[in-house]
Order: sequence, then structure tokens, then C-alpha cells
Amino acid sequence: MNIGLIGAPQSGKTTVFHLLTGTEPDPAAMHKRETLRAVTQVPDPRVDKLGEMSESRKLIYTTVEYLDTPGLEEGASKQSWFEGVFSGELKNADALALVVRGFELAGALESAEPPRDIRRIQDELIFSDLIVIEKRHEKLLKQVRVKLPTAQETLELNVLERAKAQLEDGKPLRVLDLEIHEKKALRGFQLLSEKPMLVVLNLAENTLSNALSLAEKLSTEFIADGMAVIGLSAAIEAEIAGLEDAEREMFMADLGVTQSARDRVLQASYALLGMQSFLTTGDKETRAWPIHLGETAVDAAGVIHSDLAKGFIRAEVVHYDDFVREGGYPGCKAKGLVRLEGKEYVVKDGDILVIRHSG
Ligand SMILES: Nc1nc2c(ncn2[C@@H]2O[C@H](COP(=O)(O)OP(=O)(O)O)[C@@H](O)[C@H]2O)c(=O)[nH]1
Ligand SMILES: [Mg+2]
Repeated sequence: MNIGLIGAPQSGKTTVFHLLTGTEPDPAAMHKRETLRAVTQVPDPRVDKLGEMSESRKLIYTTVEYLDTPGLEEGASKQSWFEGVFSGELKNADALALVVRGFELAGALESAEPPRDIRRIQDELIFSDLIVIEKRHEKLLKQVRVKLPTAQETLELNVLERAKAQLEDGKPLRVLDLEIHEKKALRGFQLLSEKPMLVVLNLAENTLSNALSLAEKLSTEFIADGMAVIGLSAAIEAEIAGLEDAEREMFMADLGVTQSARDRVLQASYALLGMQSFLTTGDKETRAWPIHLGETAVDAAGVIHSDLAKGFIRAEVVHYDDFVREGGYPGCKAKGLVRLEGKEYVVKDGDILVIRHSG
């Protein structure tokens, strides 16, 4: 699962990348113009809590990978004023995080104006998809002129025409209402405006107190385009990340925040990918495991180990909230909160599972 950072030059992508992944900028690498990649853990307070209750020796979190693509070459023909999108690596990304500059920058050509930048980038994503869709559409039309279309081709033509109309209307594909089998017809094209997108509004230190209301305002403005918005100050967050635990709590209390924006972005990106977590817990380890929305108990077994899916008999399920409220398994069992579920059971975020299996 990976998320590509995109945005205008100087919007703070690389700063956000290091913040999210906890990596240090490497001055030597900056000249190499390589894409930076790093895997980072998704914070999950439930793992911490269960680990404490079970006295686990090890805590394991789910992970997400971030990509930061370098800027355009000096003097390169500027096909686009924002960075990243022409990299094949971004076409492969599962989701995008759009970093938008909300701070004034000395020497910048334009003042900070987040809605303008979001719209510009959205338009470029739409334009880039439109080129791909039109090309395929024309080719397919030519084909069906000389021979009768197959059922698959008829379906694809229909989907392409709807996608084209959506894009020409200035709307991203992520909010086009398609059935799963219709989405499949578009999958191979790796369309950019179809990818889930989170907007990271990178604010100046002194506007941080307004971060929530600014983010909310943008959120309302762009909700119809299927975007989620989180406001932060990359500069302040980097400072928070560098503090000792006790200092950090004081600093955050001063700012009036309980959760670092870093955690919020990591958790929101994970949800954006359509991912949720089920949990396992014991004295050996407490662990969060990734699962897609809608996946079943046998899928969950397969995430742990393919043998567990093969020999699957039943899953013992109790929800995290019940588990904590009742103080653990004995209390949950006494109240009948531990259920036995079959293969088809749809796993919920926060389910604690024990897989019963043969072999
Ligand atoms: N004041 C302020 N400056 C920032 C913030 N985030 C990034 N910058 C500065 O903006 C410039 C561009 O940041 P960078 O991460 O390289 O942007 P990129 O070109 O999108 O990768 C650098 O000089 C950063 O120090 C922020 O939250 N506040
Ligand atoms: Mg950069």
C-alpha cells in the first residue's frame, strides 16, 4: 500500500515526507533526483492498550509506504507546474496526498492560496486522464467499426464515454458512480483523478490555531470532489517529533492539541486506502493487521498466514471496545460477547480475532 505525495514546487512535500516517515533529510541524496520511499507505522492506540492488558512482549503496527518524487529538472519543459505526476511511480501509487502551501514563502511567485492550488492540481489530474481516456476511446471506436464489439468492448466503451463526460465536466473520476466490474475496465489505465486523495494543508506556524477551521472550510468546498483535508504545520510538527515525551505533551497542551497532526495524517491515509485493522493479542505479541473494507474472516486468516486460511474452521471474535470495557476475555465470555463466526463473517475495524484451524 503506498501513497504518493504531489503538489506545487516548494509546497512542503519533502518536509512532509520526512515528518510522516520519521526519516532525516540526506543532503547528498538531494542532488540525485531520486524518488524517496519509506515505510512507516500507522499509529494505533488500540495496540498500545491491548499490549498493556495482555502484557505483550512485542507490539506490531500496520504500515503504509510514502513516495516523494523530486522536482522537475531545471530548464525542463514545464508541461505542468506541479511536481510528481509525470513519474510512472506515481501512476502506480494506491492513493495521493496533495500537499498545499498555506504559508507565505520568501521569493515565491504567488501568495499562498490553497483553494486555487487544489483546483489547479485537480484540473491537471483531470486533463492528464482525459488524454488517456480519449486515446483509448478513439482506438476502440475504430475497432468496433470493422467488427462487432464483444460484450467486454461494449462495456468498456460505455464506461469510457461516461468517464470522458465526467472529466470534460471538470470532475474527478473518484466521484464517478461506477460498479465494481465497471471500475475494473478502467483499472489498467492507472488514472490519476480516480485515486483516493487526501489534502495536507501545510500552514504557517502562526495560523496553526486556525488549522481546524481552515481545513474544515476547505473540506466543505471540496467534499463533492471526494477529498479529505487535514491541516498541519510541517515546521511545528517536525519540532514536536524531535521532543522528549514529557516535553512533547507540554508543548502540545500549549498548542491545544491532543494528537499530533502526524498521527492524524497517517491514520487518515490508511483509511483513505480503504484499509482497516483487526487485532490479535497475547503475551507474545499484540498486533494490528491490515484488511480491506468488506473482507471476511477467512481473508483475515489468510493475512496472518495462508495455512490459517486453508485450515480455517471458525473465528473467535470480540470487539476491542467490549474487550476493554469488560477488562479482557473472562468478562467478555461471561457476558457472551465472544462470538464464533464462520468464513463469510465480514470483519469489522477493531475486531480481536482468534482463528481456529486444523492442521
Ligand atoms: N514557514 C514554513 N516553511 C515551511 C513549512 N514546510 C516547508 N517549509 C519550507 O518551504 C520550503 C520548501 O519545502 P520542501 O519540503 O522542500 O518543498 P517541496 O518542494 O514541495 O518538496 C523549504 O524552505 C521549507 O523549509 C512550514 O510548515 N512552514
Ligand atoms: Mg521536494
